[in-house]
Amino acid sequence: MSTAKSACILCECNCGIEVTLDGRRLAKISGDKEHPASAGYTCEKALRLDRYQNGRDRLTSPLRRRPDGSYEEIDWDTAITEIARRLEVIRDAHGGDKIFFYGGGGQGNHLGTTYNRAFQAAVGARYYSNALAQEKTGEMWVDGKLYGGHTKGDFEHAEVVVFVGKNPWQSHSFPRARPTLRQISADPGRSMVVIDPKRTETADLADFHLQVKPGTDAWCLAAILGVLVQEDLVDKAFLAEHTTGADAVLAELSDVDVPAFADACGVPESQLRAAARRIGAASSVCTYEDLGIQQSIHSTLCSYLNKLQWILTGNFGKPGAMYLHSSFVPLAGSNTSAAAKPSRVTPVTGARIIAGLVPCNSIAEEILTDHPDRFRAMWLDSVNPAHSLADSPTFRRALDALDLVVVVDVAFTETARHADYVLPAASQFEKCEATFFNVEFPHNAFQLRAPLFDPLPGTLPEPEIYARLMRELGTVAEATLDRLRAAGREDFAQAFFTEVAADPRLMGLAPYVLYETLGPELPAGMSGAASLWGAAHLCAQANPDSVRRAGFTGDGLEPGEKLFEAVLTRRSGVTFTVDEWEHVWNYVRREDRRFTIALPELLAELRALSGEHPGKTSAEFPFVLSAGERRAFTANTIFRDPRWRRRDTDGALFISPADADRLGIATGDHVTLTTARGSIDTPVAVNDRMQQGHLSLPNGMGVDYPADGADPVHGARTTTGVAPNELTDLDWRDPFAGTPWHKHVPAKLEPVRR
Ligand SMILES: Nc1nc2c(c(=O)[nH]1)N[C@H]1C(S)=C(S)[C@@H](COP(=O)(O)OP(=O)(O)OC[C@H]3O[C@@H](n4cnc5c(=O)[nH]c(N)nc54)[C@H](O)[C@@H]3O)O[C@H]1N2
Ligand SMILES: Nc1nc2c(c(=O)[nH]1)N[C@H]1C(S)=C(S)[C@@H](COP(=O)(O)OP(=O)(O)OC[C@H]3O[C@@H](n4cnc5c(=O)[nH]c(N)nc54)[C@H](O)[C@@H]3O)O[C@H]1N2
Ligand code: SF4
Ligand SMILES: [Mo]
Repeated sequence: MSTAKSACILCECNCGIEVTLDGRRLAKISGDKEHPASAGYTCEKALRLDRYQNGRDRLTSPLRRRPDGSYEEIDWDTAITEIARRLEVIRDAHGGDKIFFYGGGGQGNHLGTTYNRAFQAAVGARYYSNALAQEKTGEMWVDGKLYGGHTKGDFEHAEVVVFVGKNPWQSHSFPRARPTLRQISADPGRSMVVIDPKRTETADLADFHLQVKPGTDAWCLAAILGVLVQEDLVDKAFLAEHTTGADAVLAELSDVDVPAFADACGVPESQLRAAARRIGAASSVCTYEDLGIQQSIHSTLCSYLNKLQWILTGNFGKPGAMYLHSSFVPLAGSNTSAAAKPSRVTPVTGARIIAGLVPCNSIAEEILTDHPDRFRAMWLDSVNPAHSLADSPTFRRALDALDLVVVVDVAFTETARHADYVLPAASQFEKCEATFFNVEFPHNAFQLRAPLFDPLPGTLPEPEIYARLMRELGTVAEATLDRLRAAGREDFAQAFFTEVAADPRLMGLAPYVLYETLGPELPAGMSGAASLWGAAHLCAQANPDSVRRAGFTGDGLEPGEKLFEAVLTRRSGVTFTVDEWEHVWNYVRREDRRFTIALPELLAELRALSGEHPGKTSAEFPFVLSAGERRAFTANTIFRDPRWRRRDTDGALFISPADADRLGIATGDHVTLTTARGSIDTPVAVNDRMQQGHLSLPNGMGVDYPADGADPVHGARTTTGVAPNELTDLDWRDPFAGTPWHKHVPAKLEPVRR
């Protein structure tokens, strides 16, 4: 047995782990104390990662669909050649922009994305998306308009923390979430505000739990802002010094009818005022918004109002407040580029593309049409949209309508079952991997994980899959690659930039070019890190002072080279930028470094709230279903083996005691749950955390798994729990960003009498 360092791949925290290996098993897992962000912390889920690594439905051969819908194993050469030819046919007949890319990196694996992007350039694709476009694009649009960057809070040091539709006790999302929440709760000098219709585990620790009625956050947040403005709790000096447009915002908020809005969201006015005053009086405040508002009514407006809480009170750029930060590699579709680039829309339905991402709910609509500009092919990597996107039945139909569907995954997923070709990837512990969720300040860190095992026989790491495809397509002339191979490590940078200057197309293909030329020079198993050489140089160029303060000094290309070397060798991660708080303004992507805070479209939506009825239930559908709640035993669809769950094994529907009484149902009974889209049978669990009229189903359930001893592709399978998107509708989305309203699905219930 041996030990090695790696990271957990189940959520964006990517806590550092130490693993004891027993053959090909992750035998024992504990937190890595040397990891810069997690410092030894993990939650209980990380301990079960072997269920991912050694899942029984791991793929071990490329698969090709036969006309009867069954799959046959084919060798890699056949798969690569056939796929390349079919892509060329589609490109030549309809244009490369009809090949749509979806995914490329989940919670743990973003390295492959760099090669996927090069492959997109190679086939001439123009449209892509991923899961961010069903949760974060509204927030990204707002961020782009306000300051052009991604913000995060210094939760460890904040005097007051505000969670809006966020349950970090279960979903984490910032380092060491549980110890941090406990500390805030135990400290009489600090306070926690939670806005959530459910009394979550986080709400139990809060000083102010504003238990809104589902879908009414816009009224709640507007009322908090109304109190801040009307009671003169805003930081006028900050607004004058650092923002543009404050007068328009303050004027709008001084008109908010606080008592009426408190009534609309169901929060006692006195409690709402007390929370607002606490926010207004604190020396530091940070906020975290998540799916509870991002996947509910008025989501883009709510993101804006949430941010105004800390902007109006001047809680930016100081310890315990909000910050902008550096990035090692900007996350695909980062909001900084959103601000810089002209707005684009989708080719068929004209939906707004934010941060480069096609809205997820629009994808099926862009396919299921006879419009000449419809997508003809779809490439899917590290995603399971046949399960994770709204309205699964329609999405499956869209997949089946395409000329070509290719899925790259480790497992035979719900989505893979609709592919023409399925390419088996090596797992995240069988290749070098990393994520670009590097969002800390003043010290920001990046971790490149080394492989713990060789790839499972028959599988390949994504960098090799994309390189083989681009070789087959003849994407870059061999002569060019040979010149770079001959340059050697010392002169590589010079040679590389000379080639790019001569042929600027190579910039978009750089990850592939680096893999082919620098890759073979890297230590065994690490050739996939080649694209990070370019990333390290770009990072050093974009943040010269911060990278130098992190210890990567020297002239010209030296800091980038040193940073790359450190990334290659330091197994617990590398602090790549070091800042002081005053440097935070350098990350404001505006010439004058000021926030632009009046957003006319959203101020108009705010103004209209007073005439609007909150909530979307009806006589037919009197309940609000939150379809996809994070619980102790959910992790998107990364674990497919249901045995990883110790409790809540079926993922029951939570219902309030009052509703259960009224319907005469008890924990363990089954109900028929019906929405405008569909109807399912589910067990219920009576849960006193739920408010009356609110129901919740967990996320990530309803995936299937091969029965004991059955063939993973053609054998019998069993499904556990309810797949939430059998119940959600494509049209049920934010009019602005197109993000789905999964947390607010009108529904009805009927007890199943057995
Ligand atoms: N255990 C676990 N952790 C995870 C994940 C996982 O699958 N499992 N997934 C990761 C991912 S991909 C993400 S995006 C994050 C998501 O993390 P969160 O957003 O925290 O997760 P959710 O539980 O989906 O939603 C948060 C809260 O929104 C509340 N809510 C529902 N309706 C409303 C409403 O109308 N208003 C308000 N204010 N709140 C409402 C719910 O009661 C819930 O407590 O979690 C990450 N962490
Ligand atoms: N109704 C409803 N729907 C939701 C949500 C909700 O709350 N409610 N939550 C949404 C949110 S926030 C998110 S982020 C999405 C997530 O949904 P998706 O983005 O579709 O992702 P995952 O379910 O995380 O699936 C990840 C896939 O990657 C595969 N994989 C794992 N490791 C590797 C690897 O190394 N290489 C490759 N190629 N593949 C790998 C896994 O087998 C799995 O199929 O779901 C969304 N869908
Ligand atoms: S907090 Fe997230 S990354 Fe950390 S151990 Fe838990 S699931 Fe893994
Ligand atoms: Mo997510």
